[in-house]
Amino acid sequence: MKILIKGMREGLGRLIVLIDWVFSPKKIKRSESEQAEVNKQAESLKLYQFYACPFCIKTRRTIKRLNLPMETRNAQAGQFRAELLAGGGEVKVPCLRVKEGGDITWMYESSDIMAYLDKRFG
Ligand SMILES: N[C@@H](CCC(=O)N[C@@H](CS)C(=O)NCC(=O)O)C(=O)O
Repeated sequence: MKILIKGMREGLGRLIVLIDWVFSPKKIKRSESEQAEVNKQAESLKLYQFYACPFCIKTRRTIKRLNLPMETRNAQAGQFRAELLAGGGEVKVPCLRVKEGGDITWMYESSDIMAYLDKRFG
């Protein structure tokens, strides 16, 4: 039963990925110098996520729309899952790792992440 529910969730997630791909958001346009600055700032941001999680897809849409070349890290297993747990305190995605100077912040909740990115880069 558990496997069936997991499979259905994964299938639904993949369907949402497909819909997201078909209706991809339009990227905002910036001047070359502005985009270069954004690209530089985006280097300090990493999104810990699952490929087919609806909350992650929603967050990735904001990242796409804001034209942020951000590294996404699959936290389903392995090193990135361990990093998320050790750094953020729980395996819940999406989670944005923000590095500012020597400080690292782990931001959970898709709506908070999207609001933060919109405020900073929108
Ligand atoms: N309210 C959260 C919900 C996030 C959430 O429920 N994420 C699920 C994946 S879709 C999760 O991380 N589950 C933990 C797990 O599957 O190990 C948000 O909007 O970010």
